[in-house]
Parts: sequence; structure tokens; C-alpha cells
Amino acid sequence: MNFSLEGRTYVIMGVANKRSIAWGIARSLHEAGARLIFTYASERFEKPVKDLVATLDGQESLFYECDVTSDEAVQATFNQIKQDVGTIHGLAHCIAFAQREDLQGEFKDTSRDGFLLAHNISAFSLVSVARAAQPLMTEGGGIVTLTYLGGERVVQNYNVMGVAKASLDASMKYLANDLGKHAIRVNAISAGPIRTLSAKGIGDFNTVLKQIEEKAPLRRTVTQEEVGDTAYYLLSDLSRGVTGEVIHVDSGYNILG
Ligand code: NDP
Ligand code: KAL
Repeated sequence: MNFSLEGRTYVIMGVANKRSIAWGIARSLHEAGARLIFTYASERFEKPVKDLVATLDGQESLFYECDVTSDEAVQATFNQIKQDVGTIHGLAHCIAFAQREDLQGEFKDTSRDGFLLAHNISAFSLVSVARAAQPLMTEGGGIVTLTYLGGERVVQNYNVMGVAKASLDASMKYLANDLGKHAIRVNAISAGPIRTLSAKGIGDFNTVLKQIEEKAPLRRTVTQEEVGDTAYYLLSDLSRGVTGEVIHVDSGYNILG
């Protein structure tokens, strides 16, 4: 069996900078020979993303602005991708957002607006994107999203984002059930803590990293590359029998009681 991704096209959503998990996924798929399409939330990120992609040898990518809070924007993006490339073979959804004030203190104090915003961007967006992408995945394929342990159990400060990740995880499974008949597999990677722009300025992040180094079975944190290689596995035929699954790439931390 040939596990190269040559001749295949994947959409990567959520590269903010070189530390982004989405960028780790982009590099793994690029190394496997895939053609990549990048989406970013606003025009502000167009140049930084294009500059980064220019460092990938021989990669002739396409770029689209796509704010996932708008169904119209998501639909327009995938309509345009359909016009420009036709078929795609998968996508990586690496998008989450919650108001900073909702990522500290007690979950019970989350506002209605903050709760809905976090769920809109971090969970519903997967549904919206999967719906728009499905007609382009005429040869079947894979959809991968990024989740975190805080959706399975209570992790201090993760608060509303944990509840949104629980919704994301369940959405991933229902989507897997709907899209399986089209030979589209939907899975999630639960990544251990990685220092990215999103994690920046979050109090206690260093303490969380230290705890992983001390307690996780592998006694170290994970890298964007390790998450990227698991995304490659989930988006390639290597994982052809796997759907509706959450794979933890977290040095084994989740097995601890
Ligand atoms: P980054 O900050 O690098 O990426 C977050 C991305 O979310 C950004 O690219 C941002 O786009 C995008 N985004 C936010 N709002 C919108 C929107 N309305 N429309 C489109 N895109 C939007 O952080 P990570 O790489 O850490 O995060 C990627 C995923 O990984 C998230 O789902 C996160 O929850 C998950 N994760 C992260 C972990 C970690 O420790 N870092 C651990 C486990 C899971 P833009 O920059 O264009 O605004
Ligand atoms: C328990 C952990 C400690 C951190 C607590 C909460 C982390 C939440 C992640 C969430 C995605 C962060 C934000 O939404 C940040 C946002 O309010 C401000 N940042 C931005 O707007 C930047 C500029 C943009 C690029 O960010 C986004 N997201 O658009 C969780 C740790 C241990 C693991 C993490 C970091 C998990 C995760 O989901 O990211």
C-alpha cells in the first residue's frame, strides 16, 4: 500500500504563526507530498501565513480568508475552493476561541455571550465546515479536529473551553456517523499542552507544562510535529478503518488517575 499523499489536496484551517499546531500538520502533510490549501480568520493573517508557506519547498498552495463564525463565509470559501481545485481529500480544523475573562476564575460565572461565542467558534464551526467540505470530497477522505483533555474532565481554568471541547468531541462522532457513507472519516487529536499563540498570556501555563514533564508516562511535553504526524496518519489511508475516534498525543498523560 502506498501511503504517500501525492496527488491529494488538504485544507488546513488555523495557522496563526510558526508555533501553531496547524503549522505542524501542514509540514507533515507537505512532507508526505500533499498539496495544501490554507484558510485564516482575517486578512491580517494573510501575509504571515503566505510567508510561512513560502518556506515549504515546491508547495504551490492556495489561500482563502474564512471566518468560521459566518456560515456564508464558510460556504463561499468552499465554493471558491471547488471552483479553483475541484476535489479535496480532507481538512484539518485547528480553530478555537474563548474570551480571556472566561478562561479564569469559576466556570459558573461564564456569561451567556461568552458561552455561545466559545461554542460557536470552537465546536459549531466543525459542523459548518464539514457540511461545506463534504461535496468537494468526492473520492472520500478525512477530517481531523483538535481537542483537549479539558473536554473529558475538569482542568483548572479551561472552563468554558472544556465544555466547548466536549461539544466538539460529540459533534465529531455524529459527523463521523453521517459522513461515513460517503467514505469520509472524522476524527480528533487530543493534544497535550503546547506553547502556541492561543496559550500565550494564559496564567499557570508553565505550571501545566511542568506537571506534564514530571508526571506524564513519557516525562516530556509533545511537539507540533508529533501532532502533525498523527494528523498525517488520520488523513492518509494508514488509518482507513478508523473513524469517530479521539487519539491522545499527550505523552500518555490522560491515562493517569
Ligand atoms: P493558535 O493560536 O496557533 O491557533 C488558533 C487558531 O484559531 C488561529 O489560527 C485563529 O485564527 C483561529 N481562529 C480563532 N477564531 C477564528 C475564527 N472566527 N475563524 C477562523 N479561525 C479562527 O493555537 P493552537 O495551535 O494551540 O490551536 C489550534 C487548536 O488546537 C485549537 O482547537 C486548540 O484548542 C487546540 N489545542 C491546543 C492545545 C495547546 O496546548 N496549544 C492543546 C490541545 C488542543 P487567526 O489567527 O487567523 O485569528
Ligand atoms: C488548562 C489550560 C490552560 C489554559 C486555559 C485556557 C486555554 C484556552 C484555549 C483558547 C483557544 C485560548 C483563547 O481563546 C485565547 C484568546 O482568548 C486570546 N488569544 C487570541 O485571541 C490569539 C491572538 C488568537 C490567535 O487565539 C485564538 N485562539 O484565536 C489549557 C492548556 C493546558 C492547553 C491549551 C492551550 C488548550 C487549547 O485548547 O488551546
